[in-house]
Amino acid sequence: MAESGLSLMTDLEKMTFKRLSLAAILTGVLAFGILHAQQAFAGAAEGLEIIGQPKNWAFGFQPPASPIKLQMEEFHNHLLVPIITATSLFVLALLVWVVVRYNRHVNPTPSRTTHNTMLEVVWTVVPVVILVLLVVPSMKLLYAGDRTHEAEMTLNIKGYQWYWGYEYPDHGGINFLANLVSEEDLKKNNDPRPRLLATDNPIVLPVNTNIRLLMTAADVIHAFALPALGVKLDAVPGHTNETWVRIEKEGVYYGQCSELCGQNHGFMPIEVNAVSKERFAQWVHAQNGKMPEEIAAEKAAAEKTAADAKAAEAAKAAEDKKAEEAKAEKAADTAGKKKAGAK
Ligand SMILES: [Cu+2]
Repeated sequence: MAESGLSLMTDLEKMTFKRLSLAAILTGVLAFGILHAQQAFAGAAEGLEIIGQPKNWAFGFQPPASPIKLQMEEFHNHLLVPIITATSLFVLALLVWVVVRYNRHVNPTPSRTTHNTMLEVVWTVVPVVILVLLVVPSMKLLYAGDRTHEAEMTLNIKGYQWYWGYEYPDHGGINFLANLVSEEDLKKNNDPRPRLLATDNPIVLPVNTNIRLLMTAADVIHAFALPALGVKLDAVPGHTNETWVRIEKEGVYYGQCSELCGQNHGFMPIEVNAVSKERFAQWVHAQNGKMPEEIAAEKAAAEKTAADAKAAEAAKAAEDKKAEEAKAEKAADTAGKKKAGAK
């Protein structure tokens, strides 16, 4: 229909039509761009790129953004994948060999061999050697991700049915709860963030900082997992688990609760906004929190005031004592003079 309609147009009309269409498309693109720019993240996440998010038809890991995740990826790509590939190909080759060489037509009278000591030793020892080889790097990685000895700050994480609670003990105790933002609300507010991952209160963390993560739960076992940062640890009621993270790139990172914790297990996502240290300090102040240096300076100032007051008190006490002594001396003096006068 459209084609026959077009064929009825004159060349001039066609050109005008094309130009108009082009203009319409350009306006659309421009409007979309402006709208999109306006829809970009507000607040702490403004201008941040989404890095840690699953993508359609993606293959492999999310791009690593922490030293531990990088090591995990190297361990997987350079050690596990080659071993898995070699083992699979070897077994496949054996199967093909058996099917081709020992089928009923090629090998009508099969051998009656039941044991071969050498072969049995080999197929026991080789897998053991492979596992022993894997133990060393995997233990190294496990301990590297276990804890940091040079933590610059701490984030306390608490899992609830079905949301997360966060606390910044080194920053004046900033604390908040983070709930899922529903798909309807995202649509209603033209929020570009992904469904089932966006939260109402994202965690804000500084980049290039060793952050200690302490986690527990209020009700059942949850698990705090951020794929691009190489963090996945159970949050257990009545118990504190520790791990750490160092985010090397500014951006938004998403994660989810990774322990079946009940009806809304799939609806308690984790959203991290990793920002520069300066922006992090601004955010801390906006939350009525304080940076550790400020807390330390305040403490030092309070200690100095207390010490000054104590010194002033001591000086006054010494002065009072002196005055008292002078008074007593004077009294003794007068008494002495009186005595002398009486003589
Ligand atoms: Cu959970």
